[in-house]
Amino acid sequence: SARAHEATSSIDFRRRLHERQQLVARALDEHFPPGAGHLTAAIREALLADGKRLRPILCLEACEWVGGSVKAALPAACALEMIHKMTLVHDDLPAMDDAETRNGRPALHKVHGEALAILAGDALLVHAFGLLASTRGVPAERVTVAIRRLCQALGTTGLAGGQALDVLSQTEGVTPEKLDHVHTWKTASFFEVAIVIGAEMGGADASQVEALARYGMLLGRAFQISDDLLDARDEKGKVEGEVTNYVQLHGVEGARRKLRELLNQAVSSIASVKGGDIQLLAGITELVWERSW
Ligand code: GRG
Repeated sequence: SARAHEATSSIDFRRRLHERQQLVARALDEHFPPGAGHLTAAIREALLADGKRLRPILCLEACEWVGGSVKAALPAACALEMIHKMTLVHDDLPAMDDAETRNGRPALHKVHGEALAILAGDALLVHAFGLLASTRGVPAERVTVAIRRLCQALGTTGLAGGQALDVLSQTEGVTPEKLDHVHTWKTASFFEVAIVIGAEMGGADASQVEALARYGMLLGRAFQISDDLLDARDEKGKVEGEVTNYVQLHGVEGARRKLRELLNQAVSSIASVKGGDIQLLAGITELVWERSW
């Protein structure tokens, strides 16, 4: 991973990530114009405020890695970010995490009320699928595959199922197996599908889709562990009341060890498959590693 480490510290890598973040932010801005009413204003706050834009970036990178153009994957990338933000808005609601803040700002329901926050999430989800279905310049079968894969990643064996397991674990308790299950469904399935959709839009063959899916799944599991490490650090290791934190079950050292292992496996899974330069995808694994410190 010396090469990957080099990748994250290079100016080119940082600049490219920043450019991609800007590209996605500008595209998102156009989908929900200012001055279009209260609901749209709430959506704009959720969508445009900030965020790393990791899922759309992964989508764009996968598309280019298999030889496609950024343009082919941009609608899909925006759709993924809309859905991601929807999950955060709903996750913060009193019935779920009951969060006061998100990324240092008041949670959306704190500003606009619960009804608007629920509806903003609903509208984001629906707009996302409309946008994905309107993709131009990609064979219709590929767009259909992308939509079907996305539905699988979000439903009962994906984000919704993972969130349900997470919520239920708060009262029923958690085992290491159950926690891995939560991480896989709640977080990793979304990373996986972001990459798979990008690959589909770029015209990937089956072996490329399979390798990238594996990379995405491993990266997503690693990302959730890095998120748990950050939470544990912010709570000074206690993670009060949060039974579904990896650090609580495995300790800081155990979490770091697993994180490193997953990231190495992620890079290995694409290393021997034909595609573009793996520097970028390897660099992204190092960003996940660095954020946990
Ligand atoms: C989509 C049908 C459907 C249901 C959604 C609410 C819900 C069900 C799921 C919530 C799942 C959830 C909150 C997962 C957390 C994932 C996670 C690590 C989020 C943080 O992601 P970052 O750091 O966020 O990429 P930024 O702020 O950078 O965009």
